[in-house]
Amino acid sequence: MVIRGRSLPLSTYRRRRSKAIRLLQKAFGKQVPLLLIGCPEEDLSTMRTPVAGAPRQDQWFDYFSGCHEPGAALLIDPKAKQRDLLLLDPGDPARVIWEGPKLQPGTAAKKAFGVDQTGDVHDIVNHIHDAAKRARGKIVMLSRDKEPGFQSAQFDVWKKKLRGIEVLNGEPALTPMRMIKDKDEIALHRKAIKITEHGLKKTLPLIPTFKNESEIASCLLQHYVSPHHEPLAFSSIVGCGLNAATLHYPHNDQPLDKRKGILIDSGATFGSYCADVTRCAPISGKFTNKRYRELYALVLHCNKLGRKHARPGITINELNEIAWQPILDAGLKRHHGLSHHIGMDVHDPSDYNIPLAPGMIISNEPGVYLADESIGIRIEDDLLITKDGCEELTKAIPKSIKAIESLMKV
Ligand SMILES: [Mn+2]
Repeated sequence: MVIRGRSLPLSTYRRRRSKAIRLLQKAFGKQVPLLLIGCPEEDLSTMRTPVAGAPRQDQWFDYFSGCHEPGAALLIDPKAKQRDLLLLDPGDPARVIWEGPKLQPGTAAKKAFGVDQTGDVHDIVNHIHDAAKRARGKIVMLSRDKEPGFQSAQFDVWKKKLRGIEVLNGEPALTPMRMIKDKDEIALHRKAIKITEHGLKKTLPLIPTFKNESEIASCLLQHYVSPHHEPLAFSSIVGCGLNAATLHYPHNDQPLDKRKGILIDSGATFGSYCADVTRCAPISGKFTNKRYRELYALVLHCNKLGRKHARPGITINELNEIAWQPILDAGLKRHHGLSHHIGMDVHDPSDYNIPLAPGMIISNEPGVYLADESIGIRIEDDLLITKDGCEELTKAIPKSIKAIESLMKV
């Protein structure tokens, strides 16, 4: 049986579960069980936003279990004799010939994920009621205000379903632990970035020979997914000219105009961790258009300011004030934030009131978007906050005008 997921040592997942219980006890004044639901076989959220490669597990569930089996759940109950219960979907034996064997609850699964016990996910309601009984009728689930995801949808579903049980939201209490990455997590980030770097370095030189945005998107896909068959961090944004001025341009299907510029926002994943990188270039490979060149230099200047000031103690809001200033001084508009946290989720759970600290990984992505001039330029790097500043994890991916021109010279 192939075990999918579990990119970190089992002791890491166990330590995270223990820490979560301590943080929840602090937040709610007593020990409460934590319930996490994994993505089912057919996840509506990925069907709405198709992401090529293997299906992605829900990140909170993945964070605490490392388990990539579909239709699983995790119940961490500090008052139970055996605290960590992983519930798996054993599947229908008659479907094995169609879908292949599924990991069954039992000793092998228990060992694979380092939990105290396993069970059948069909018994989940009984397990939840037992756990709630031990905690005066309360359980904790996770729901995000900003960018709600799969756990947030499940929060609403189970809140309705579990009559007589009070479902508390533990997300604010657990978010700070997701914001600091340990050395193993940072190593996985570096690998995701390395794959992204390779893909961009292979793709950018081919752009002058391509005819359509789709060729760029599929070239990236090939290089991001094929080495490890891991999913993309998110659907790539590949927009030429006017399309580059649409922040979340989803189509990637228009002809390339040699006189215009391309914006590529994309990222590979490795071991469930995401890269998030944006690069822009003239389709021709040469910055001959004066206006495009000037705007590119302006955005690059802001990007460098962001990098210079990203350090422990500063908040993301303060960083915004500094790094967007040259764009505002040039009479242009700010359309989005400079930074978000990056982790298992490309927009990782975060609290912007918490100042930056060593171990955090954030994006640094100023941009200008001028639809009436058919220009969109964003330059996005991933920064690791260190003891006395930051390390630009994406520094090997060309971004100076000179470096882009020399990479694209054919
Ligand atoms: Mn980003």
